[in-house]
This record gives sequence, C-alpha cells and structure tokens, in this order.
Amino acid sequence: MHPMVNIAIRAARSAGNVIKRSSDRIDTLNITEKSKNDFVSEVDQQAEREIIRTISKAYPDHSILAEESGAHQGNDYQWVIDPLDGTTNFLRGFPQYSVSIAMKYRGKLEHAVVYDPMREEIFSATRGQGAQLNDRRIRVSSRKDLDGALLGTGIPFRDDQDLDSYLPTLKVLIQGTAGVRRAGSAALDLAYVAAGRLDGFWEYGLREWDMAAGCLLIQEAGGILSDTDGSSNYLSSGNVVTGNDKIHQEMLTRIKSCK
Ligand code: 2AM
Ligand code: CA
Repeated sequence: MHPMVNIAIRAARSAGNVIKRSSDRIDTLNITEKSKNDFVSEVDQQAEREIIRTISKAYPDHSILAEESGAHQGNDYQWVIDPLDGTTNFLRGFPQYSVSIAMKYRGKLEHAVVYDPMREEIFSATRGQGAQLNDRRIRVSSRKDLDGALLGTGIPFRDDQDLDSYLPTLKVLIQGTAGVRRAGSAALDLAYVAAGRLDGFWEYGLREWDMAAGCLLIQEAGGILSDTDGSSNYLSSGNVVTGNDKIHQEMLTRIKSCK
C-alpha cells in the first residue's frame, strides 16, 4: 500500500474515533446551520482537526482543502477532506455517514480513502492500482442494463437547488429499475458503486470534498463517471452520473431525455 494511503487511513480512523465517541451524546453537541438544512457540529470540526493534524505531521508542505476550514495553501500535493459526510444522518443517529479523504497531485486524483466508522469498512484506491474494500479487491457491478438495477441518488435539499429539473430524472430512473436509494452520504454512495452494491448513482450540486475520493474509487473499480451533461467536468460542476460503461450510458441517455 502506498505510504500516502496509509496516512489517509490513519487520519480517517482518528476522525472515525471522534465520530464514534460522539455518537452516543448527540443531544449535547453544539450545532450550527451553515445554510438552511445544511448543518455542522463540533464533531465535524474536531474530526477535521484530527485529519489535518495527522496529514500535516507526515506531510507539512502539502496543501489542504477541507469542508469546514477551507483551503490551506502549500505545494502541488493537495488533500481534499470531508471529515463527516452525512452530518444530517449523524445528528439523527441514522447510521449512514463516512469520512472522505482524497489526495491530488497537480490537480489529478492519486489516492482515495472513504471510511465508514459504523461498519468498520475502509474503501481505498491508488491511481492505476485498483480499489479495495478492507483487504479485498472491488469492482463495479457487471449488470448489463437498467432493468433490475439498484441506483443511488441525492435529492436536492438546499433552497438554491433546482428541484424541478431534478424530479424528472428521478422519474425516468425509477422506471424499470429495482429502485432508488437516497442514503445521505454521497462519498459512501460512490464507494458503494465502486463495490458493486449500487449499480449506478447520480446527483447534482455536490462539492469537491463529497466526491473526490469516491470518484477515484469508481475509476479504479472499472466504472465510468461523467457530468450529467456528458462532459468530464463533474468534479468542478458537482453534477455526476456513474456506473459501469453500459449503466452509465443508459443513465446518461435517460437524464438527457429530461431536458
Ligand atoms: P455533508 O454531510 O458533508 O454536508 C449528498 O446529498 C450530500 O449533501 C451529502 O454527502 C451531505 O454532505 C450533503 N448534505 C448536507 N445537508 C444535507 C441534507 N439535509 N440532506 C442530505 N444531504 C445533505
Ligand atoms: Ca459532504
């Protein structure tokens, strides 16, 4: 395993410990609303500090982009961090959330870790080296079409998101599939596509820290990702559709038919 993945796993585990310790005292947490329905707690902030401390100790010159504290300028290596993806779930005791850490070198994704502290699952990948769940190699599903596929999505929750253009995509992607899940942690949803648990996933308006690690996991598990308009801008637009090549193509065709 690459030393940077080891550091990312160490950082994710220390954040996971903060999260697990706090999960039985949710009532006592300090919570603020970043924007309507978008929450942050002292746990997000403490978990992020743990991650940054671990990474900076190993790599003091690297840059960091983190959900709660923003950009810390350094060299061409940049760590993209979501300390607690699925905060709303966490704050309700709904056990579906994760820690997401990606490393980019000169803008290109090199390493990824998504950690589910509730299930002790570590999804990891290095560019060109494949993706793993704990010590086992993972692949995207081999399903040939949307008939019977299980899909994940994110339903808009912020006031500034365009629910009216999302809903038709939900309608066309429910038809003929085995169903659609809205689990609440985009990083974990993407990891589930990499592991073949979901056949595909789409969401609009994600931020880079929600997606970066999950996207590399999918690439390394043999999946395809694109923007919902078919371009390759998904990391900057935050609009993503993904699955194996056939599922991705069919999803994209149906999504485009909604325009
Ligand atoms: P966060 O917990 O790190 O903010 C998927 O929809 C993404 O949106 C999640 O990964 C989650 O990341 C973010 N999100 C923020 N508020 C949300 C909410 N009320 N419902 C669902 N997702 C939310
Ligand atoms: Ca997030």
